Amino acid sequence: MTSSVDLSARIPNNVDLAGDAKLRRALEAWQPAFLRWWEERGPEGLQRDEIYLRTAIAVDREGWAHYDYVKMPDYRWGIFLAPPEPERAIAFGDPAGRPAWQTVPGELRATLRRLIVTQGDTEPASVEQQRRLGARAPSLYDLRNLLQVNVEEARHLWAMVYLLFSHFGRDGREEAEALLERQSGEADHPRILGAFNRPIATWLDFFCFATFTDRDGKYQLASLAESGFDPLSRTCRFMLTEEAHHLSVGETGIRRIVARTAELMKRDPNEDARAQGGIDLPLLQRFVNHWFSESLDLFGAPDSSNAATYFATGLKGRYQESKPGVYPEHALLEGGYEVEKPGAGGAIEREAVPSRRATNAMLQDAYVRECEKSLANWNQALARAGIAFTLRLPSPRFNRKIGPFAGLAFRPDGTPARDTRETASHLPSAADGEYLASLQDSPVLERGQCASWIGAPTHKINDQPLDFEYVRFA
Ligand code: BYC
Ligand code: FE
Ligand code: FE
Repeated sequence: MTSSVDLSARIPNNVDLAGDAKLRRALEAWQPAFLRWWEERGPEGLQRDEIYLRTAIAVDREGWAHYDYVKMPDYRWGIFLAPPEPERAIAFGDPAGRPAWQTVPGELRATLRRLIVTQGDTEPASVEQQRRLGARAPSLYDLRNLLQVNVEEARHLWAMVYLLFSHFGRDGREEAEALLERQSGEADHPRILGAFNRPIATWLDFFCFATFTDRDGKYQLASLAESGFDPLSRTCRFMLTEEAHHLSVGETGIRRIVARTAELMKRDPNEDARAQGGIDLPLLQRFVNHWFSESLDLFGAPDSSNAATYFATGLKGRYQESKPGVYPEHALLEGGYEVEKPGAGGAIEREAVPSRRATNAMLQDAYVRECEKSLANWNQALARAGIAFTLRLPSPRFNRKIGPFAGLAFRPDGTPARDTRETASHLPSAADGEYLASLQDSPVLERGQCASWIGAPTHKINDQPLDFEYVRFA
């Protein structure tokens, strides 16, 4: 196995598909269904245009980001695994210290398949959720970033489908087909996890999703990258290299909105951003409330027997489990981890959950700490502009559908709300959506131009000038 990628193959790969005729044929048989899915449920109205995209041509540092114009249906979706770590040992749980598995241990088959399917399901879901945003793009630059994220999420689907085909036989094939059949937001065939059925109707939704939901992706992938099942670990490690860009699209997108809003507020006698055609900060806060709480639900319950099983069996570790110096030990057989639960009369109780059962909570807490950094970045832009407003992450009790606070009414500050109507007042309203849609009623597609509700881009793509022709329309 090398790090070089066979690009001439119908399915580009570094897993020697050419040497495994059966697997190659199975994947080639799935490919037309994938392409049909992409044409029907991928980015709307942009399939004939040439997009300035990065494609992996090798998995090493130089090779994985190669930029060129490509029509999206011709994108080199493929199968790329991070290079193998020689003599890799399982880092945690009961099998700690044993050699990582190259094949699926029989007794873990069903559990592992479910983890892979759950992960795989989110990838096409996000493409479906975002398919109409092109018609509202604030700039060519942003349009290109959106489409980059979309093709990479579609490649993440390939990453999981490869595992299903190569390790799960007929069940795997059926699951791979089902991944193209479930559909985001469809009542009868919804995607598996909640956040992936919510509409991403506006660019504010998209930037919040890329900040908060893609960051859940980062943490889930990082914990699966610790897996004792080596092919899963290696495919997740490569996916993580792509994820960093998605997070940066989200965080810089919101930062640009915040900077623009601050500018408009300064211009207005009443510091009213909306009067100047911008996005006001309370509206932005409601979108943060929505996407952060939806994303917390993706971590599962803080006390979870499933999570304990994943850890005990070596399938899913903690964040950076194998990084030296992060954790004192890797068995988690002792001690507990404090989580909150609701007590009588709106009181909050703290309870120590046995460590292995609390790994969802540990991952979620690490995630929240990282989200705080995005908020600090946005607030810095406000402070620099002299605006006295602080954006905040809502309390993890707010607006939950999973875990001990599911269905209870809490305010974003963590105090009990009167009822769920009060909770709803802190979430995006229909009027918020209509206002954003009115700002984004047509795309801004002239080179170097940008919609008036968002600041100019601040980060270059492959060192190109900001007025670069990121999309060449057919
Ligand atoms: N919605 O023990 P529990 C990404 C179910 S994002 C619906 O609390 P567990 C991306 C659960 O299945 C990363 N159902 O949780 C981002 C269980 O059902 P059963 C996606 C839910 O099992 C942006 C029950 O409730 N990756 O990549 O530890 C763009 C109790 O479960 C939900 C993964 O999720 C929910 N939110 O599950 C593109 C990694 N939460 O057993 C892509 C794979 C829980 O009672 N999945 N349930 O029937 C996992 O690691 C785990 O399954 C979960 C937590 C993290 C989902
Ligand atoms: Fe992904
Ligand atoms: Fe992503």
